[in-house]
Parts: sequence; structure tokens; C-alpha cells
Amino acid sequence: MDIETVPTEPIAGQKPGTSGLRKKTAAFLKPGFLENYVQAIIDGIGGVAGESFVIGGDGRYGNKQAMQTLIRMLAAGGAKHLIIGQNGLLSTPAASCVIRKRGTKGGFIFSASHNPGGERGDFGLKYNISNGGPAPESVTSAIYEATQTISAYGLAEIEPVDLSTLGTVERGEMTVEVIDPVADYAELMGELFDFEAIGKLFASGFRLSYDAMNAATGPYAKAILEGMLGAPEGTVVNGEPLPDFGGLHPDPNPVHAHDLFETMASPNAPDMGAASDGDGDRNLVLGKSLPVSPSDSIAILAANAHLAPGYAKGPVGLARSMPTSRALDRVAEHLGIALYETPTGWKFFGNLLDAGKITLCGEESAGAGSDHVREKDGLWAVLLWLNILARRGESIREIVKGHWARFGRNYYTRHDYEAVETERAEALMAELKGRLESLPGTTAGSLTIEASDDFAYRDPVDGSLAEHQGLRILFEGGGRAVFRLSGTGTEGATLRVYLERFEADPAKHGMDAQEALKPIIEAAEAVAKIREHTGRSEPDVIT
Ligand code: G16
Repeated sequence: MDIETVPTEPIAGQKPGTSGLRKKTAAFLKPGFLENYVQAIIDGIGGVAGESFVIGGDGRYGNKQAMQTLIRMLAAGGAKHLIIGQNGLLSTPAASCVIRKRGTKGGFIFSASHNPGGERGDFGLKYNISNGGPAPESVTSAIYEATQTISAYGLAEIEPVDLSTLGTVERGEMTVEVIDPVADYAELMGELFDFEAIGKLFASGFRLSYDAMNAATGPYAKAILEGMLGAPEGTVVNGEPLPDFGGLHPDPNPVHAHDLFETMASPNAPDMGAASDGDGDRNLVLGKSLPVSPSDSIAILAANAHLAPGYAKGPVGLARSMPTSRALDRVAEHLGIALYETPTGWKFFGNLLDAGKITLCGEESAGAGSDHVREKDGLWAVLLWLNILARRGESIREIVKGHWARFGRNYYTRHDYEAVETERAEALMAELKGRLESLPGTTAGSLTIEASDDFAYRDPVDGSLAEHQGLRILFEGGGRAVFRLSGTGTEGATLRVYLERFEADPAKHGMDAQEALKPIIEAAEAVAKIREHTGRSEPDVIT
């Protein structure tokens, strides 16, 4: 096998963000960009000689071509064995599952998650480590360092691999195995959930509408829901992964999953609505005219997890990202178990899961998961909801309302200001940060500020410190506003403002969240001058 060594130089803009590296497709696939970044991963993880890897992706434009380049580069680095999802497809949680099951050194996932795809959309690549989870800061820093010093990359002269045909082929010294992307994952789901009870639920006429948004989850949802669980054909909509997601923006929120929200608000709404994102790790669950906020969803899943066979003993501990609402904290308190508050990013749950400190974890950004893999898992969340519905015999509305009545309601919303000029967004954060210490005791809008800080997290397992993870403002009465810049955008900066307040009184649980949070929203504007800084009169997306 001949290896071509191509001289190169560092390319700007190769710093991995919250979840790998994401860019506009045209920039990522510009000659040399992908190759440089892949070589930096290979060098950053200490080489690939003699090792096995999983390769998959969400099916977006450019994936198949990029995978052939990756295969050539891993062969040049001396990798021994590659396991690739058929047609290059593996949802992020399925890739995590296969990495763990097959014991590989890691995996490469081609995805820009919920960002739009296609030639004019976004492209991304993330590296997951042997536990199946996103590379931690130590690894992404090493990768970033390698991008700064790179001088050449290696490409093996080998035939392309036919990714559409299942089976094993040899390329140089390396074997390449093309696998069914669904099988291992479906088997794991069958071990965790009461498929018999869920099957009976569907047989009794329960109706689900699952929007796979023309992205990675389609084949999984069809095989498991319609195939194994007997849900009627048509339960899964937009079930074919398409390179441009059929023009959809595969982000399951009220703006981009608009059709599903309409279906669920119509008089003939099914019993449950659900959606997942581009790479299948996010989830959205809706009852009839009742979208479940992700922060409530993870709290409800945690409170009821014992109803699923895989979690029969109940969770040992729980975790949420800092901006996620504190509904989960109330469940942890009730169960008498630990609650960990981590920075945004699934990678921060990895050590807690590996150390057996937590069983379930979740984030406000539509992510929920457990120790079954090391990624958040969209279809898993939907199956756990189905398992709970089947066992409790109640509707989603009854379960959500019952949860609020029992634990109180944490009203919650997130306001996103997208594609703001980077300097303007950074100025807002810098200015607020500069005033943080002087805020307690002052008023913002109609509220007094009780405390404020710049969130930092000391990992309880390895002691590593993550600083500057979001600005927190606590108001009298327990309300909270959090300010953070997104780590996943590809255009300018996205300012996220997270707003929350607790309401114990069940008579006040029926309010519209924006209405209930009005004093907090006004206080956040007063303290940070969002309109003035961003030049926007209102958020682009409200979730
Ligand atoms: C990624 C991470 C999530 C994180 C989210 C935050 O999600 O995997 O753990 O919550 O980013 O995004 P941002 O920094 O934009 O707020 P995904 O689904 O994009 O991989």
C-alpha cells in the first residue's frame, strides 16, 4: 500500500466547539480543510496504528465523500479495523453504542447535529473516545494543538470502499466492515424497555406521530416503532435520511418542527408527538396541545424511570447542565440521591456516568440520556416515555400535570438571538461580566438581585476545572436568568438567555410560560441591555 504524504500548513478556524468542529459545508469541504482536521485528530489522540474505529454520520451532504478520505487517512496511519454504518449512516447514540459494544479506540461521527445540511448548509466532524462519549477537553485541546503545528497529512492509495454493501473488505493492511446501522442499537433498546407493554399500548390504538425530520433517526424509528413494536405504518414521518434533510432544518423546536406542533394542536391530534434532530441525539415530546419542555421531560423521566426494566432499581444519581431548569433537582431531592450541575455539553456527563455516580442526565437543549451509552439519545427518550405511558395508563397531559402537582412547576424558557455580530455579543457578555460582583443587592426591572456568578465546574472525578461556562443571575424569590454564547453556531454568535422561576401553587400551574416569566424576562433585559447590545427587538427563537 502506497502512502502519499501531502505537505500542508495550519488552517485557521479549527478549534473544536461544544460538540466537535462545525462549519459551513463549503468551508469544511474546501481542499485540505477536512484532511488537515482529520490528521490533527489522528495526531491529537496519539496515532491510530493497530487500532479499531467506528465511522458513521447523519447522512448529510458530503458525508460519503468525506468518509472515503477518512478511510484513506486511517489506513495511512496504520489503523487495523474500521466499522462503518451502511451508507455511512449511524445516529450519534448508535455510534456510541457500537463503540462501546465493539470496544474500539473511538469513533468518527460526521454530523453538524441540528444545523441545516446541504451544499449551503453546515458540516461537522466529532471524535468520540472509547467510552462512546464526546472527547473531553483534554483530548479536544490536544487536537486543537495539533491543528496549530501540522505540516503534512498522509493519504493511502487504496480503492474506495463500497459503503452500500454489508460485509467485510480488505484495504491494504486494514479490514473495513460495513454493518447494519440499526441492529446493535435496537438490541440495546430491547434490553432496556418493556417492549411487550409498549406493543400492547400500540395494539390498543395509541397513536404516535414521530417526525424524524429526514435525518438519521428515520431507519431506527421505523425498525423499532413500526417494526418491533407494531406501531402502524406512517407513525414515522420524514423517515428517509436525505442529504439536505429535504430542505428542513432538523432541529426539533417550535420553529423548525412547526408541522408537528400544528398536528399536536389540532382536534384530531394523536396521543403523542415526538421528533429528533439531524443526528438523532436530541428529542422533543408533545402531548395533545402540550409540548413538554426538555427540562420537565428529563425530570419526569427520572421520576418514573423505575417503570422500565433497565432502570428498575431507580437512578443512583442525576445530572443536568447548569442552564437546564432545576425541576430535576426536586426529583433528586425526593429520591434522596445526588444531583450534579455541569457545564453545557454532553462531554461533562461522561466521567459521572463512567464512575457510576449517575444513571440519567439531561439538558435544556432537548437532550436526555442515561448510562446505556455516552451520548444523549433521542429515540431512547421517546421509548422511555412510551414505557412510562404504557405502565401508568395515563395521558402525557395527566403525567405532566401530576408531576407539577407533586413537585411544583419550574416555569422555563430560552430566548435565542441568532447570528448576532460576534463583537456585539461578546461586548454584552464582557460588560455584564465586568459588573457581576456589584449586582447583588441592586434591582433589575421589578426584582432584586440576590446573587450572581460566572459558572465554573470542578469535575468530581478527575478534578479538572471548566471556567466561564455562563453568567448566572439569581433573583429574590428563586428566579434565575443565565447568559451564555452558543458553542455550536456557524454564523456570528448566538446569545442564549435562559429564564426560570419556580411556582409551588398548583392553582398557578396553568399559565403560559412567557407570561409567567415576564418579570424575569424584563429583569434580564434590564440587567444585560440585550436590545441595545444586539440591535434586536426580540429573540429569533423562543423555546
Ligand atoms: C451540543 C452538545 C450538547 C449541548 C448543545 C449546546 O448539542 O452535544 O450537549 O447542550 O450542543 O449547544 P449550544 O452551545 O449551542 O448551546 P448537539 O445536539 O448540537 O450535538
